[in-house]
Amino acid sequence: MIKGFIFDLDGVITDTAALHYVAWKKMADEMGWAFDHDVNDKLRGISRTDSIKVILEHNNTTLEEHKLEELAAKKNDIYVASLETMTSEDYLPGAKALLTHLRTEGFAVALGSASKNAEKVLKQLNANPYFDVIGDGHSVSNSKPAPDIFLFGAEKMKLQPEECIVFEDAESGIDAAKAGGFYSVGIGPEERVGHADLRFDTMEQATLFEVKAYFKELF
Ligand code: G16
Ligand code: MG
Repeated sequence: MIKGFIFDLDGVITDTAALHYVAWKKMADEMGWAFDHDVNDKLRGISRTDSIKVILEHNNTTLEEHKLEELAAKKNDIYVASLETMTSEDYLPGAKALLTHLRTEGFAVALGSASKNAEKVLKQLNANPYFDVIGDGHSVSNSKPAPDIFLFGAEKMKLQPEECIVFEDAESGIDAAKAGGFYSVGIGPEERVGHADLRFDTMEQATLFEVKAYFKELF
């Protein structure tokens, strides 16, 4: 029986991918590296340092560890500054309605984000009241596609993985949900999250009514 939901943050609750893009692009331009929206899409759900490694690989280059950390910090400064512009108006369409509905129906709700800035994003959105448990980039050491962040959320909610549905926009996030034995809902195109149990193009389509209709024997 489904008793809880675990939400990814970036790309599910709010569209920070656009802000991450601007910050990475600025850093890449300064370094003379190629960076575009396709590469940015590959960074969904993966950690900051792993993201730099993907950008380096795309440019067929390498960097010493200390330089890598320096660049990650620089990108983060740009990204964090840009979060100041985020307000409670910046939920992805449908996200706030779904979170409200889950509260009304009494489901347990956890955040399962790879971001170390999740607290800041939740604060800007005024979203803390929707979550019983916050799992973020500080909660576990193995990042997605490892299932650890979702297992952390389930454990804190005192639920088994098979009692939870994970919402994710990243390929690595759906991989993580499956690896942990969770049911999954993918938000985005077939080629990115088509391996989820259920997929919607946007959060606006992902109503509790639709989710219950699909997983009906689990409710
Ligand atoms: C998010 C983003 C990723 C980002 C990661 C780490 O994960 O999707 O692009 O690299 O967080 O973010 P930060 O640099 O803020 O620690 P999620 O899991 O919320 O989609
Ligand atoms: Mg995401």
